[in-house]
Amino acid sequence: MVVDLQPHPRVSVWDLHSVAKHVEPFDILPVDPLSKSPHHLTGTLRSPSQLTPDSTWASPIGKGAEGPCGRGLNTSPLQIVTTIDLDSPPIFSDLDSIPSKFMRNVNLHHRPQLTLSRSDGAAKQSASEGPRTQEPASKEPVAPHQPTRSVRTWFLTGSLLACLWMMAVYIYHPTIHLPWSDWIEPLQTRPSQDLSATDHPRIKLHPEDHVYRPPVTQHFNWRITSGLRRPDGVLKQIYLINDLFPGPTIEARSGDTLLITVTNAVEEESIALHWHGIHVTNAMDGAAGVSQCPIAPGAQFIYNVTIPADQSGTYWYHAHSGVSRGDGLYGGLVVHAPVAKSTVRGLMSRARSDAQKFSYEKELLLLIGDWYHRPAKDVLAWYKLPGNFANEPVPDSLLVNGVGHFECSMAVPARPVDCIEQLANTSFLDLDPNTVYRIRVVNTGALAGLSLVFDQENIDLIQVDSIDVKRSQQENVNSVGILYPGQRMDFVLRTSSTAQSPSSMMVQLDQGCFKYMNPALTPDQTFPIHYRSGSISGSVETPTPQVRNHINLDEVPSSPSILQSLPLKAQQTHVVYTKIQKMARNHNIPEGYFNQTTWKPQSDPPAPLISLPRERWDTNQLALSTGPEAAWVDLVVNNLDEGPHPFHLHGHHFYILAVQESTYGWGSYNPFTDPYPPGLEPPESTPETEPPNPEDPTFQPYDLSSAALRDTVQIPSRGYAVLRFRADNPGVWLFHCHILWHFATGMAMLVDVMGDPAGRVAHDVSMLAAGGLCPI
Ligand SMILES: [Cu+2]
Repeated sequence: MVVDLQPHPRVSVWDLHSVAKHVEPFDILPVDPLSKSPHHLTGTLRSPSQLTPDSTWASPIGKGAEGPCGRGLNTSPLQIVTTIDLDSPPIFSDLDSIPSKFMRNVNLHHRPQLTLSRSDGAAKQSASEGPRTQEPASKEPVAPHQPTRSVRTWFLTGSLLACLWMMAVYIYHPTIHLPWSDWIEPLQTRPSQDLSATDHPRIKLHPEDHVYRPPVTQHFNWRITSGLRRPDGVLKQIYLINDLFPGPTIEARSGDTLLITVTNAVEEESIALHWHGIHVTNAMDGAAGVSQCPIAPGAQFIYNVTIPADQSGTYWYHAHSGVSRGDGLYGGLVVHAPVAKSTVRGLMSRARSDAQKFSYEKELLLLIGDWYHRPAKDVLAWYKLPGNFANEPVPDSLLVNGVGHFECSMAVPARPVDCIEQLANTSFLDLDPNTVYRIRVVNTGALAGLSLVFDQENIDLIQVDSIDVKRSQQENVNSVGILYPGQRMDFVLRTSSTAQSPSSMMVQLDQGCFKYMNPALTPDQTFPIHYRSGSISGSVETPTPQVRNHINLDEVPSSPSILQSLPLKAQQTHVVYTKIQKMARNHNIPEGYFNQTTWKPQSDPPAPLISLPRERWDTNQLALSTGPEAAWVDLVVNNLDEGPHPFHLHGHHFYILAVQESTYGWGSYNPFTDPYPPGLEPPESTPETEPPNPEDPTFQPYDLSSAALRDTVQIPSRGYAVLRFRADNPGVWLFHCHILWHFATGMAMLVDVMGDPAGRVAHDVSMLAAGGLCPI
């Protein structure tokens, strides 16, 4: 018999343990170490045959020190038994023997052929009928039914209540829009996570709280600390936001303003937070050294993140200072698309919501990424050792919503870990049966791309990097990837009508970027999918999914409606070259370069770039300037490196017009000298056809119908990409590799948007006027 205990809010789980130890003759043993949260304890209750004397239950808890076993732990009334989950066969048969004051609900959790019988024989239930709740058995006599004195009084009262109820429904129900709805303060939005995600890794989203309301300002108060946790069983000092890892999930709608007060309570570490994918104003971008000084220990910074009205989708936030992202300083940021309004003959009606448009019912968020057991600073130091030849450190593990499973015996002896073999709480994919889900996925990792494969479910990809994609016509798709670090994908997950527990999801880390073996890592990991009403036994093995059909994210264009905004030509073209270099003059330490510049945060003077005229920027800043007016820009990025890189542009999305990998040479494209982009040359001319003339104003070297609007692009080794974007968000923005170790070694440059061409005027003069030097 498993007893689910929910203590009084003021009683910690440790008190409960202490109480439990002294409740004779019972002995409560934790069966799930993950359940040791302040609000939840699962234990095994022994000696059920003696579950009768009321005094035994009440003494240590209800009567405190007066009881035979009490130690004065708690003298306030405490309801300790709220649910009882019965393993078969039933251990006791007389529910009435449990003191009713300690029992609120008896849940029969889908135990087939399990029968509970009460001593009076009044109730017999078969658990095979599914979950249900039963009110506590009571020994008090039931009062016979008394006829009412005035049926009319009851009728009138009932009618009045019904009217009030209907009015409340009209006012507050999100699906009904009335003219005064916009003036009503929205109901308090619900948190997406109850506690630490390590304990409750299922991140359920609440679009219904956001899609029907007007834009609002949401206030958040975040305190960033660090603490020891075991996300996958291995002890590690990680970052916590309000004691959570991952940080709290933000849910908003387009047009909302997020006022996030961040207090850095981490000693000896400055931090900054970036709102990945959101087109924020430049000063709120969170790029340390570019748009702000990092928040010093003990200091506070208020991020004012106004979400543009035309942005919605899956985003995330993460540290953009040092390598603290690798130690867990990140969280989810979901912007729900509001339903559009339309007026038909004066009547307000609503257009379809995303849920209707894509035919799903519920939403879950998955933050998936590789994980290192060593502190990120140590990992970076290892990467920079000349003897490691710029081989990227291979991760040790992977986490989903802050939870993973690591076999302690897999640890490499040279890198000893403090490891506990713990049962991973994989409830992040607990699904309701016959329910269609929108799954939002973020690759929160430092290095590795990832793919997902589902066992019994089919996926229908709907967005990448928060932008609608052209829907695949392929059926029976259960695999999608590769999702590179920083990228997001949203898909609708449909189960077949015959799907049964356990199904599963496999996360496959892309091993293409691993240049050596890390025996500690299991790159393909399978997690169970539990259907909430399905019958499941803990002994059933999780099936390994097999790929039926796969969607290659690199080949998915944006939806035709998105591509309507793409112009045939850009007004400017810029060309850059990037590479990781190991040079003797720098002791063979790997450095990332754009052209001949390796990036570091502005330090001389130590002030954010946006507060300095360009003539005062130090020598670590390479910037392309798009001029004072908003303009369409083509950015050709040539990757001369031996490895691929996922590049991310801050403050903007870009259309990927071409991505090519060379089979020989450097694979570079110089649009100023090359008549055609390599790999996109027209076919040889024939007597009947002439190749297109690049001098022709109508010449179009790219297939614009297959362009993809993204904020991150994977550029292959010895290849190039052509990115076209509207440079219309004023400020200085980073364009950088999202592999943490590459960014940390300087693989970044800047795009100076709508500044004065000579850069004599700083973008944010207010910071300069305030004498905005960063504390060192
Ligand atoms: Cu890179």
